[in-house]
Amino acid sequence: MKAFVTTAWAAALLLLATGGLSHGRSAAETPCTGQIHANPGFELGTTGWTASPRTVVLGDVTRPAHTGLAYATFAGLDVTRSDLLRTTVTVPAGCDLTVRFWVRTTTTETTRSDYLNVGLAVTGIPPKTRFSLAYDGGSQWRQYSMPTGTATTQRTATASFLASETAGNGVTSFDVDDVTFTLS
Ligand SMILES: [Ca+2]
Repeated sequence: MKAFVTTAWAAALLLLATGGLSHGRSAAETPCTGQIHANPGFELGTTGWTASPRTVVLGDVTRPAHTGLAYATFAGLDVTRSDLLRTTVTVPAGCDLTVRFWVRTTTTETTRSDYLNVGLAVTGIPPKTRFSLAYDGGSQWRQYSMPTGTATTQRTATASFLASETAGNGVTSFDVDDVTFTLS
């Protein structure tokens, strides 16, 4: 028993010395670091995502992916329809999650008609559209960022991309790539 007590004290002293208790987590729990989605850039197709058919495509010379070969694409067909792409990750207790993604917009529209709503639903927070992108999003890849803030309990976070397209009055397509889920 004496040996156990000694070991426990040594561990406690080590935690104090290294600041291991400074964020209220023990050293045994998941650290709040790194990108946690298995397929952020769609190089594995729709693995890890729920996707409408033909959402994930391969780039070519005229319309390459942001990185790698594959990306997700929405609208651009000039028909009245909608597409949904979403995924859910687990956010450990005490961690902040930041979802970042890149969007490229190709358009012949001059007013807002087709759109891409990007939402984030986090346990304990009402689901919310964080971005509502349209024809004026820019023809070069642009990065967007959605933080969740921290909580004392484990949470789930669902990121969703909902595109809505209306026939007539021009065409807009939205390309999405490198949707990263980073803990901090
Ligand atoms: Ca990619």
